[in-house]
Amino acid sequence: MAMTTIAPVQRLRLLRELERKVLWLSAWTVHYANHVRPNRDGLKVGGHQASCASLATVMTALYFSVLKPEDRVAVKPHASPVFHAIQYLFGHQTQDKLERFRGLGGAQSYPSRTKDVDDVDFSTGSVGLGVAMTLFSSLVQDYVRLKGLSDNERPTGRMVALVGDAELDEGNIFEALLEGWKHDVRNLWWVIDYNRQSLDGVVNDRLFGRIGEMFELVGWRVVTLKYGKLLEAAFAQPDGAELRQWIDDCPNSLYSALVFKGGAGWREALTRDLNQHPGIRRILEQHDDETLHRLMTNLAGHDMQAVLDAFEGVEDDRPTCFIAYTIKGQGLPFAGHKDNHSGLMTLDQMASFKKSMGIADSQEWDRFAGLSTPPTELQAFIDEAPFNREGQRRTSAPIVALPPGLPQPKDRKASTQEGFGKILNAIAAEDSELARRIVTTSPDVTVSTNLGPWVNRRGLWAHTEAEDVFRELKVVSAQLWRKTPRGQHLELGIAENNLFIQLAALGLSHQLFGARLLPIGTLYDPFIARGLDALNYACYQDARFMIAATPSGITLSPEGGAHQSIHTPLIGIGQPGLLSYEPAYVDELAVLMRHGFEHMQQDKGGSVYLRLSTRSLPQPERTLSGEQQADIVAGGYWYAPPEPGADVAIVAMGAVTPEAITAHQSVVRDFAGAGLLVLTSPDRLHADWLSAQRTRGCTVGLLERPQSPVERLLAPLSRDARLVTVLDGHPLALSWLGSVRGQRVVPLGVEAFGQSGDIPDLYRIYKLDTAAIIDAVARAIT
Ligand SMILES: Cc1ncc(C[n+]2csc(CCOP(=O)(O)OP(=O)(O)O)c2C)c(N)n1
Ligand SMILES: [Mg+2]
Repeated sequence: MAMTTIAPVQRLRLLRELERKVLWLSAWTVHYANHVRPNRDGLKVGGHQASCASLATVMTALYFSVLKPEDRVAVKPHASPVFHAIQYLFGHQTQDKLERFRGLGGAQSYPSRTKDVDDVDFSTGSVGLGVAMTLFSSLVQDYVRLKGLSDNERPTGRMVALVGDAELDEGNIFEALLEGWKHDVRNLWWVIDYNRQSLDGVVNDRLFGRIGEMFELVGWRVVTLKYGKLLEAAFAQPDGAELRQWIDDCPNSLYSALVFKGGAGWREALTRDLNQHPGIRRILEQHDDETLHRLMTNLAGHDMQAVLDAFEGVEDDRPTCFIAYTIKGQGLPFAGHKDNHSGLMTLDQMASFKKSMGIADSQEWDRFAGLSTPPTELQAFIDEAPFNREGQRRTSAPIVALPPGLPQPKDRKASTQEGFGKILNAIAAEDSELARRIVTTSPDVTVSTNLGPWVNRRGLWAHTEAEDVFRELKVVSAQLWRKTPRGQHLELGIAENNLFIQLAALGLSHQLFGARLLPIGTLYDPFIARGLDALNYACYQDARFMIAATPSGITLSPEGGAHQSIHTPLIGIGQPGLLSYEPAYVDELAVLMRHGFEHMQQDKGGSVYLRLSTRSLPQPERTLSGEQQADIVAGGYWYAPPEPGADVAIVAMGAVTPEAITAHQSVVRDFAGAGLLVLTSPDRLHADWLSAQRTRGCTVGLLERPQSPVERLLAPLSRDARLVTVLDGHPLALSWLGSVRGQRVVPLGVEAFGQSGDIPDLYRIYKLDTAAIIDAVARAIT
C-alpha cells in the first residue's frame, strides 16, 4: 500500500483526537461492564480506568504512529482496555466483545494471546513477567536471525514492554536485566508508566531516584519524559526555574494529592511556597484554575509531541528505558487520588465525563463521535498506521519432521538423567532437522543435568564468536565452552524465573518470528517451585518447550533435604498446558522425548515435563513393541501383568521401580497372579480418565463406552483388588487410582522434608524400600 506522508502538525492533531477516543473507549468499556451490563452475581466486575488513562497518550502514539509490524508488545495488565480500544479502532476488535469485557467470551481482563482475538503478542497479568518476556524474546529474535531460521528480509523488530511503575518491585525484572546485559540484548524498549501509584498507594520516591541508574548500569539508554511542552515553556519564563525546582522536589504523594484537588489546590500550594518570586505570581495571575491545573499536570507522558519526540529520537538498537511521567486517571474525575487504583467512575462522574467528551446517548461505541475531525480523515489515518501495514502479524512455521525413533543408548545400567544426556548427544551427532531445531537452556546446571555432551557438540550461543579460553590455553576440560552465533545452547545464570521466561519466548518463536524451535530447559526438580509462576505464565501463553528436571525426589540422597523435591509430581498433574512424565528406564525416556517433540508441535499439544533421576538402574533387556511404546506414552504398562481377577497389584513410578520389582517377586509367592504396574504419567492417565468420564456423560445409552487407559489397565484386577502405590514424591500423586474402579489403595511416598543419607537409609526411613512395599501389601490385604 502506498504510504502517504503526513505533515507533523496534522499528525499531532489526529493523534490527539485518537488519544481522546482511546481514553473514552477504555473508560466506557470498564463502565459498561460494571454499570450498564446486567450483573447476575453481585460481584464487582472491575477494570482499571485510572491505570488506563495514564497510558492513553503513550499507547496512542505507539500503535497509531511509532510501531512497525515486526515489533512485538507486552502491555501492562491494567491497560488491557486501552489495548482493546485501539484494536477496536483498527477494526480488529468487536463492539460485542468490548461489551462483554471481563465476561465469558469477551475481551480479557488482561491481554491474552490465547483468549483474545485482537492480536496480542504477549499475555500479561502476573506483574513483571510480561516485561521480562520482551527481553528474552529479543534474544530469541536474534537467535533465529543469526541462524537464518527466520525470514531475514524482514527488518528486526523492537520488543516493547509497557511497564507499570510498581512492576519494578518484582525481582524477576532485575534478574532479567542482568541476564540481558550478559547476552548483549538489543532492540528492547521498556516504557515505564511512572504514574507513581501502585495498587495500595503511592510508589516510593527513593526507589525511583535509583531506577534510571540501575538501567544505565547495565548499558541501557534512559530517556526521561518528565515535563510537557507547556511546563517547559513556563520554566523558560522569569522565575520559571523556581517552579521547576518546586515540582522536582515535590514528593509523589503531595503531587498526586494536588492533581486530585485541581486548580485551587495548586494555587494554594504554589502561593504558600513560591509567592516571594514575582515571576511565579505572574504565572498564577495569568492562569485561571482550569488552565493552572492543565499546566501543572502537563507531564511529558501526556504530551503527545513529547512522547513522539522521545520515541522517534531513538534509532539504534540499544536497549532503551523510557521513564514516562504520567498521572493515574489523567483526564478522568478522580485523577491522582491514591485510592483510584480500582476505583470506578460513579454514574454522575461518567455522565459529566461523557458530556465533556461530546458523546451523545447511544453514541458511546461510535468510533468517531465527539471528535472534531471528519471520520473519513481519521479513518484514513488509522488505515495508514505502519503497525498494520502487513496485515496478520502472528506468524506460523511448518512442523519439524521427526525420525520414527530417537537414538537409544544401550547401557546395562543407567539413570534417566544419563540417558537424557546420551540421547541428546546422539541427536547432536546427526545432521538432522530435529538436531538443528533443538535449542537448550539451563540456569547454571548445564553440566550437572547432563547437557554437557550436547553443548560440546553444538556450542554455546552468543551474538559474536568467542573461543573457549581454557581450550586455547590447552587446559584439559571435558567441557568445550565455545560461543558462536551458530551455538544451540543459551547458558543462563542461576535464576529459574529467567529459565522459564526464556523457554516461554523460545517456545513461541514460531508465532512471534516464524521459526519453529524445539526448546529444552534443564534444572533441578526442586527449583521448579522457584520459577513456578514463570512456568505457569509460559504455559498460560501456550508456549511449547520441554523441561528435564533432575535430580528429583529424595533419591538424590546425599544432597539432602534442601534439594529434594516432594510435590513436583502434583505440579505435573495440576499444571495445565504441561504434560508430565516420570520414566523409570532409558528406553521409556527415548519414547517419551520423541512423543514430547511431537506434542510440542501440535495445535492442541503443549509443553512437556520430564522428571528424571540420577539413580542408576539396571535396564530391562527388551525391545519395545509399538503397543508398549503407546502404553508408555499413554501413562503406564504392566511390567508383570496380573492374572485375571487378581486381588493385589503394586503400582510404581520412577526411581523406586527396582524396589517394587523385588517386592513383587516376593509378593507373588503368597499372592499368585499379583501384578506390577509401572506408571510413566499419572498426569496423562488422570486427564484421560476425567475426559473419558465426561465423554461418557454425554453418550449415555450408547453401547460403545470409551474406556480410558487407566481403566483398561486396572480392568484385569478384581473389583475389590488392593493397590499399593509407590513413588519418590508425594503419595497423593498416585492415590487417586483407587477412585477409578473403587479399589482400595495403600499409598507410599514422601510427605516430609528430607535429609541427607544414602538410598538404602532414606528409602527405609521414608518407607519406599522393598520391605515397606511388602509390608504395605500385607496391610492392604488385611
Ligand atoms: C505477581 C502479581 N502480584 C500482584 C498482582 C496484583 N496487582 C495487579 S497490578 C498491581 C500494582 C500495579 O501497579 P503499577 O504496576 O504501578 O500499575 P498501574 O496500575 O499503576 O498502572 C498489583 C499489586 C499481580 N497482578 N501480579
Ligand atoms: Mg503505577
